Amino acid sequence: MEQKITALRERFAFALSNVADPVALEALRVEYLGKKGLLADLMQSLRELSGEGKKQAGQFINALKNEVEQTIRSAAEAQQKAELDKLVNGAKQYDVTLPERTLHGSYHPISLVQREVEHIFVTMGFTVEEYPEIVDDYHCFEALNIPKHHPARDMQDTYYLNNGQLLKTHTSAAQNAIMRKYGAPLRAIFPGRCFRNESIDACHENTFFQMEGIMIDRDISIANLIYFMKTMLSEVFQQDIKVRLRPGFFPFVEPGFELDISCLICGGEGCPSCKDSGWLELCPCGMIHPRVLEMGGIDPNEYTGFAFGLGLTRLAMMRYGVKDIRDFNSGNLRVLAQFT
Ligand code: FA5
Repeated sequence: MEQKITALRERFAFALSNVADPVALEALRVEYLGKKGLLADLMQSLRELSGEGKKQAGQFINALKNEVEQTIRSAAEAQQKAELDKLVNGAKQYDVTLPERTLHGSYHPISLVQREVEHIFVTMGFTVEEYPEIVDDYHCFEALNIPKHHPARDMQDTYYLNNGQLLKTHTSAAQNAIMRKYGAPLRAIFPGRCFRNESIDACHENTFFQMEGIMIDRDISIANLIYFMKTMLSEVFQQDIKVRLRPGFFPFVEPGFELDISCLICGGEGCPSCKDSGWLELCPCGMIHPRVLEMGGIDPNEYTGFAFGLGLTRLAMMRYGVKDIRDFNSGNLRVLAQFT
């Protein structure tokens, strides 16, 4: 019996030296001290003995049991302390007394100019609306008086999806939904990303931003349109800039205009940013076509309105003197760093 007890003591010491975590320690406790554990087994084997030998062996087994209990308790305490030390040492890596570190980030210049224009229109009573980038043919074309096979569809090279939907080619795609949502009178702007399968150059991107605006009320005229365009441009540029308004064709406005600004990169001399013309097409606009009002659920006999489609990316070029539109989508952090 004495040999058995000694062997179990050694086995326990070896097993304990391999215990790595609290789960393993608990398993060891159950293995030795549990109801059907190794020490209980040893107690059972006392039945084979009698007299003084039994008494002595019982004392040895009890002593071993106490020893195992005490060792496991100490090991659990040591594990808890190690765990706590780990936490405390981890916390020591943070010095809460250090001054805060400045993070170097910036808004994209298009976001900056978008916020600026939004602010200008909001102060003039316009709401800012959102519209998805994936739209259907009806909203992008038909509800804008551009039926299927109309030659005006060729004005925008459209990216179609396999399911028949398409990537928004212009923010005008939201006009119908916004008219139907709010009815008249209505003042709203809706910025958004547009996509066209275009050849790219210094002033054309295949992914660019526009901001659409519509104002619908009784007796809205071209005079209102010109007033709002002038106010917006003088607020954005804070300087006198040359503007020209010329006739422009868009099936959803009548009459329609092209609003160009004198190129601020070359001062109107001609450069790649303005395709050597000295002028930049910035904000086509016009009086909303009666058919478009009607499709938007607004009575054209009672209401009139204007709409404009501001080229936000081009506005950002002029506002910040960015010569090449491709810099905006380049992902070049040196471009962004200039706007911190
Ligand atoms: C339109 O998209 C019309 N929906 C605008 C409109 C709205 C007219 C309401 C009348 C009433 P256009 O295709 O010309 O029109 O684009 C409008 C503006 O978006 C352009 O003047 C230009 O500033 C900008 N733009 C157009 N194509 C690109 C491009 N590929 N890259 C960068 N900017 C572009």
